[in-house]
Amino acid sequence: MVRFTADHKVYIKILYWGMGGGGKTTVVDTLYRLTKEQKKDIEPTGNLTKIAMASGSTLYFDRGIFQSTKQRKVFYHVYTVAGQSRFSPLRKKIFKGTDGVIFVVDSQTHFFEDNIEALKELKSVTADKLIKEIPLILMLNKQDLTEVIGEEDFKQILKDEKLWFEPDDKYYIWNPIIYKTCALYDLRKDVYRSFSECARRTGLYQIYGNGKAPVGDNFLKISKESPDL
Ligand SMILES: Nc1nc2c(ncn2[C@@H]2O[C@H](COP(=O)(O)OP(=O)(O)O)[C@@H](O)[C@H]2O)c(=O)[nH]1
Ligand SMILES: [Mg+2]
Repeated sequence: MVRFTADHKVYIKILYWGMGGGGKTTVVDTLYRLTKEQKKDIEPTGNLTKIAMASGSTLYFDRGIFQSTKQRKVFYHVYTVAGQSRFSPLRKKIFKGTDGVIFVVDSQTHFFEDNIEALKELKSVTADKLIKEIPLILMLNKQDLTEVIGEEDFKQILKDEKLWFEPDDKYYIWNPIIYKTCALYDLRKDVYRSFSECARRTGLYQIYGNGKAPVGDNFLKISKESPDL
């Protein structure tokens, strides 16, 4: 839920979701480093909060706050969830108030089923609000490795899960964009872009859809001159 405060600040919550080990924490680390070192549309404010087990995997969640460099009143609260199945109740709590979701897929083919399980859980937690009320962006992560699934494979999963709309559907324009990514800093690919697109869509849902996916002819006219958030 986008929050507007008395001093006119705007807080937007973006959540990275996906199976344990898929790369969520690495994505946020890279996003942080990237936007700290280079001039981008967002910059980190403060440090990342990370609560990890000795193994390095996320224990509760990671959190970072980024500020829009174009619209200084806009802040993004960025969270990742702990992916292991035993943390399911915790994930539900962290999901509360989320405005946009970036689903991180571990593209290695042997994790195919684990990714589907994570997507199904996300669907149930969001009570079918994905895309219609909460923008969804996909990262097919670890594309630097061999034996990885491709865009078409995952599109089929989205279709099976009713998270993909056909061209004659009013939600068609909000179909998730599927980015083939690498989260490792040195090899990074589309880490910033996928965040940006999720942030942009979240802004559009808020401004033109009153918190829902803007649909219909009016929106198509307006969207051409939509602001960058
Ligand atoms: N090759 C490769 N490894 C990655 C990539 N993203 C993350 N990893 C590695 O995958 C492991 C798990 O990543 P982590 O960010 O902790 O996953 P999380 O559980 O989703 O937060 C770590 O060893 C990362 O370095 C990627 O794009 N390519
Ligand atoms: Mg993690």
